[in-house]
Amino acid sequence: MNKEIKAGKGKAMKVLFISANTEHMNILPLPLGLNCVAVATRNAGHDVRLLDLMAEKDSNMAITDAIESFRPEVIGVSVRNIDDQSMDQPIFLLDKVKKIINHCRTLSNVPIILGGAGYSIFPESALEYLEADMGIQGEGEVAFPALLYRMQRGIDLWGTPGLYLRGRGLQGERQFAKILDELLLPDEKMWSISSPGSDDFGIPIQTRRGCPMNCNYCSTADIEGRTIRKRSPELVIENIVRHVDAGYKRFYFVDNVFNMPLSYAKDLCRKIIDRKLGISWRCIFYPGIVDTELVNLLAMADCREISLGFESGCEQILKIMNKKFHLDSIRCTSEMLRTGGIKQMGFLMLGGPGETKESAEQSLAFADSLDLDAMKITIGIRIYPNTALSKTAVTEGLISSEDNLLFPIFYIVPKLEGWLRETVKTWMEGRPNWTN
Ligand code: B12
Ligand code: SF4
Repeated sequence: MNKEIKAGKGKAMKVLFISANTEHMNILPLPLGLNCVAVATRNAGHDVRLLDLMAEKDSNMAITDAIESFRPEVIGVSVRNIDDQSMDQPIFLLDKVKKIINHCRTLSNVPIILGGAGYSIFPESALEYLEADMGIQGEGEVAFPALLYRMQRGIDLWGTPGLYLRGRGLQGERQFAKILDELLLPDEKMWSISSPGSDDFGIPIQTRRGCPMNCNYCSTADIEGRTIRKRSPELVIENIVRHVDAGYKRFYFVDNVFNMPLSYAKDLCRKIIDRKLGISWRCIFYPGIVDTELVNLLAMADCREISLGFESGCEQILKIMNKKFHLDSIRCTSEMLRTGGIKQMGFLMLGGPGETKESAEQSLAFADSLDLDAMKITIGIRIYPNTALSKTAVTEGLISSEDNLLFPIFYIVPKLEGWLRETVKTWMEGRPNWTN
């Protein structure tokens, strides 16, 4: 460690947390993960400040103010997005983060520590690119205070779980919190964007972490692991109630799959109904894991919209994607949700391994037949490290096994791109609720 650490043995440290995301794409996501890490760090006895750059007109000025007034001894930067996952005109978002880090460097020489969903997919390459000092892959509530503990006391950082040092790699095996209820809830007073009535954002609520489904293109395992870990429904409700008391009414369940396990999803809905919270919310579904009881509960709990990521309307492609549902289960899920009066946004990802003109046409016709409230169509699939898709791309010579994939590369079946663009454009013409 060659960075200046001012705290002496056991002394509380001043930690400035910066949420680097300023993207307005789709939604204004509040920095839930960073809030959780800040709360855990405060609970460990440190003095914390959270700066959400989404709420600032001038990022540099806000950072200057924060560093000059607070004089942090450590800076933690949350990196949510790497790119927009769009093959057409990909937007690489780390340059902005790099500028933020460079600006911090001009004002302070304290250690800069990275974390966040985007960072966790690229723990080594993003650290190199951003030239920060270190980073923590995955959840930060336990690992970040543990790191501060070692820094405070001058203990060697080797062995710190999930910690990467620039140029020196992983320092200790990553650990996942087994009991999520042991982690503190986010602090609603830490949000810096506060317009409770606004449609632009829903307060993010996380009820569980991890996804076992292992879709061939997905990066979630690197962020949250493959084992589902759940908070108790009582604590989830407490989290929501605190926000309701602060005036918030719209929520967004950020869990990868809200309807898994089914019994847990039902339990959550029942508790929302019982408490008469007067909230509305959205969530993300995995097709096929649904029954009439869940749909009735969702409707009674005022779930307004569900993202239904079926991604293809062709059985062979679903199999290649390692989806564990079939076309009839997608249709059945969609019909049940419509009967329950819940809006649905569908998702298609075209051009992946095995795609042909016929399978793509089949997918578009299938999506059309579902008559969804909205449809988002993506052409080409962003290749993430450690996925089956990345192995296919190596085998087919699209990327090399050495490629770190930080700069977005997309899988697209050779020669299909132009045709796909034209075909999707034609399909979209009479369908104003379809986007790409
Ligand atoms: C829910 C979600 C959405 C929702 C957001 C709803 C909302 N109100 O927030 C919607 C659907 C709107 C959305 C949109 C987009 N999303 Co999104 N989203 C997610 C998802 C599934 C969960 C994010 C979340 O809230 N997690 C819960 C919190 C608690 O976890 P966390 O932020 O990771 O924080 C933990 C750790 O990372 C760590 N940590 C966080 N910060 C810090 C800081 C430090 C210093 C440390 C030590 C640790 C640390 O500790 C935290 C607590 O344990 C993730 C995938 C995933 N599983 O993470 C993708 C994900 C973040 N999204 C992604 C993308 C690309 C997007 C879009 C750009 C897509 C698009 N083209 O529209 C937009 C961008 C929106 C924007 N304006 O920024 C990518 C980002 C990677 C990349 N390629 O850039 C992800 C990772 C999905 C993926 N492909 O793997 N998204
Ligand atoms: S269900 Fe969603 S989060 Fe889980 S592996 Fe598939 S794409 Fe990833």
